Amino acid sequence: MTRAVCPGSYDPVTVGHVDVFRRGATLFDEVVVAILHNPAKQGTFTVDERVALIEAQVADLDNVRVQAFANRLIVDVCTELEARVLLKGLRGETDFSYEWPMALMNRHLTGVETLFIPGDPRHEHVSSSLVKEVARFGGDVTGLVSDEVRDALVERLPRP
Ligand code: COD
Repeated sequence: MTRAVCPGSYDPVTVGHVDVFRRGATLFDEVVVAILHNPAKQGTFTVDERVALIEAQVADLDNVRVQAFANRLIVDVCTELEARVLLKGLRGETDFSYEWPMALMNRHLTGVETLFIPGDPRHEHVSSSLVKEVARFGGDVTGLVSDEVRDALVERLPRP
């Protein structure tokens, strides 16, 4: 069985992320969406909330599952799951600069390989951080995230 891990903080999941999960599901026997902590980011949603928001969007895919991992290196998660591949979406040069050293570090640590899939250009401007910023100041994020995520953002984010 070929299993790929899609790691991220997914705070919250966007249409760009879901596109990568769905395309990954056509390429691998199983895709595990792994929610991990990014020390550079402060959480808006709890890990359990993130799991539920993602699960709702991949419920129709039998070979995609969602799991959260606390205080773990992604390479150790891959070893535990017996996954040899990390699958990541790339939105362009900025993502590339950020992802490249992580891919090399992860391969250095355990030999796990990172495969990059080009993000759909329609979602190139979509990131969790920008979506939160737009929502926080009252902008409409419909179409950038699911309606469920949009409603959760409106409820969760304090209006300045
Ligand atoms: N289109 C396509 N892909 C996208 C889009 C989009 N619109 N938006 C985001 N993506 C991709 C990102 O490029 C990324 O690959 C993935 O989706 C997840 O994005 P985020 O923003 O939710 O996740 P990040 O970047 O915060 O995740 C960082 C990790 C949590 C993966 C990283 O910090 C990590 O591995 N942490 C665990 C500890 C560890 O092992 N650290 C050492 C790493 S070398």
